[in-house]
Amino acid sequence: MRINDTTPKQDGYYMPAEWHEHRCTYLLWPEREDNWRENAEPAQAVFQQVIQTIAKYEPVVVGVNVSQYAHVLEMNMPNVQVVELANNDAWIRDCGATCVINGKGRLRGVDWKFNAWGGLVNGLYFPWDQDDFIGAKMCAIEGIDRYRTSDFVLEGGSIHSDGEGTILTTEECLLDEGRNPEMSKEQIEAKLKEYLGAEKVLWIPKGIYMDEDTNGHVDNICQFVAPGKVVLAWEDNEEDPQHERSQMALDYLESQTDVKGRKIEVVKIHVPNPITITAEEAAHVDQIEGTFPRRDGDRLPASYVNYYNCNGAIILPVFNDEHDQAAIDTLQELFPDKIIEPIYAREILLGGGNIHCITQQVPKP
Ligand code: KQY
Repeated sequence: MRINDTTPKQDGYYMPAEWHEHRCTYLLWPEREDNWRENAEPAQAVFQQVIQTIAKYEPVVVGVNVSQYAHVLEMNMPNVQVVELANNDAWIRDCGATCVINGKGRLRGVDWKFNAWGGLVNGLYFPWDQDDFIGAKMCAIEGIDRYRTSDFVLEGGSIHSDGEGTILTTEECLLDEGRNPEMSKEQIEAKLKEYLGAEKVLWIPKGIYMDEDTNGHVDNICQFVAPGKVVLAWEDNEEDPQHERSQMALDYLESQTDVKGRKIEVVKIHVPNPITITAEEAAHVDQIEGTFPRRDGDRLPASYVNYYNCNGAIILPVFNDEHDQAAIDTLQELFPDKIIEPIYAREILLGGGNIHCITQQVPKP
């Protein structure tokens, strides 16, 4: 059922933190040839690995276009439900529903308006109509009521919640002219509070360097690990443009408190050394007018902070880089009861995001 007249906050619902126990995880299956190289086959192999890894810990639902349905069904993956879900691309963090709970055993979905990261201003592809239905379809499959924000564009990768009333986001993304250009920062903040059941929004200035696809989503630079505590993508080298971005985020976060008055504790996770697209990789992505090109030599927005926090495990992108081990160790220290599951994720990165961007949790209400 669609709820038109009220908001989650008015009804006593809020977005729990990602570490809140999950009922399941949703993913979409990649196949877009103007985003994924070589008919998306290398990306599909990594998506399959992500799906099967998460499925060791919780049920997984994979949404697949009809053209790939038989292929994915035949994989016969344990604890994985394959459903036909028409989509334009595979970023369910962004086009899927954000689930909210009321602490009394009830679950609902927020179905944000989706415009492919900027619509006709600076969006990544056209059309995006199938992606925009994903939130509604997720709610239908889950059998939950849905709030639709017809007048407000948002992607799930642009927000994090601590589950206690504080939200993290970036100015770079939410104030970009491709989302809600007619709204002021105060109006956007009010929407976040209403639809996420929150009281305070922390605005990090910028996302990861070269995260141009998403205009600097927060889920690539910073993530809550506990109320009052975050991990931040960090770069020591002052000559690297990432350093200034990370330093701005650090200065901002250390000057802030959360809604409960806690100072924000920041744990740094160094980013991998710069990763660029090779000529071979760029050559095997279809270049189509109107979609964002993949060019030889472009730097990719690589970050360990784009991990997924599921029941019992952290699904962590790694890059065969000298900083991989430090990221694994830091997260293991932060989550001593969870298994760290590193997955070599260059293929997902080549598509413009990473493991957090391709997953969407449904919390246990
Ligand atoms: O990182 C994300 N949340 C999505 C990236 C979309 C990239 C499309 N090429």
